[in-house]
Amino acid sequence: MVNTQTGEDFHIRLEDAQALDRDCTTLSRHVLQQLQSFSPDAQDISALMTRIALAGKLIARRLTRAGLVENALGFTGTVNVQGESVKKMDIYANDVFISVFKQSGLVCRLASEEMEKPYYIPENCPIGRYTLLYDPLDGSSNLDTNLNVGSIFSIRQQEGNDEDGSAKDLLQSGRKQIAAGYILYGPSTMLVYSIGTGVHAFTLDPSLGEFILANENIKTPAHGPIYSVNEGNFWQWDDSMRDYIRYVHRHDGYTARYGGALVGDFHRILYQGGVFLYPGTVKKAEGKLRLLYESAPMAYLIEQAGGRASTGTQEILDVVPEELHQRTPLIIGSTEDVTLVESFIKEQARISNQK
Ligand code: P6P
Repeated sequence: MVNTQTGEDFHIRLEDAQALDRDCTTLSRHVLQQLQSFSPDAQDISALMTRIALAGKLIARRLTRAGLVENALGFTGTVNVQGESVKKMDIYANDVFISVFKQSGLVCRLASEEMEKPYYIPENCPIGRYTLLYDPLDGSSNLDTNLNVGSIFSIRQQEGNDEDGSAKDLLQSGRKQIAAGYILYGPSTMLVYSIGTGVHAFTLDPSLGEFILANENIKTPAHGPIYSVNEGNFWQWDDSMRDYIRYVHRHDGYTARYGGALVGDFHRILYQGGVFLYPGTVKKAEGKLRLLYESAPMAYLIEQAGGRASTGTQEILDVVPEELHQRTPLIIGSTEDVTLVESFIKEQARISNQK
């Protein structure tokens, strides 16, 4: 475009051009860039992520108005397979993912924290070869006080034909995941994902209705000041966990942050470093968090970001579940901090072996 007065070519300012390019880096474009391919597989992964983004937008829209919409908040009066009271928003979020994927032709099953058995795509719908495992609304106890909640997802390829509907092929280690991430419903809605080529964060621009690239190739510091744990369980833990907490209480440079929702607590550590712990207790040695759609997707992300995720004695991504809703203890975050927690567990085991 030539300026008629000066005869010079007109270009928008560099920073405007950069901002325009960033605004055009949508999630689907970014996934294809990451895969450096337009193959059918790449298109499938991009389409899967686009559907997840749509689910996130629908849930975010409902959440922003939940306090105003009749009957959106509160309990359903039912208890889920986890033995937890179910909130109306849990069911809404669960159904959003089903609705978004039912006609997509991308998945054959959806396995959710809220459903005892996987949901099989009906015969009259196009069937895909992926399985979505998800926690539709993680931390929903935060809803009544307008605090952050999230959706966690993990994508696996179906193996075999699952003719008996037992979904046994899902009972494999987290290394079988081909994509994982979460949507954080906070002051802004963010979608964080990885398909094995680093961890990338997108912020929802409501005016565009698009998730726009915010941070690419996020790396978790090797050590961070944050420890994130529910210290209300202190007297239910093994001595090793208590010894770790006593250690951080007695040493400078640590600060406690705990929001009661895994997605928000993890997101903070992903960026700032530190460690999130949900160890086993005397009552629940396996802990509270579910492996297939909470710990394993987060472990996939943290390893992609240069961190670690452990049960305390085993890498989370190496755990092979025996049932769909299996729980595991979770210690996740900066490599040095996860290793420090494990050192207390090893010391406790050494002392016990000497007795
Ligand atoms: P507690 C939410 O219910 C959740 O599953 C995670 O999001 C969260 O980290 C944890 O449980 C909180 O559990 O026992 O500290 O309330």
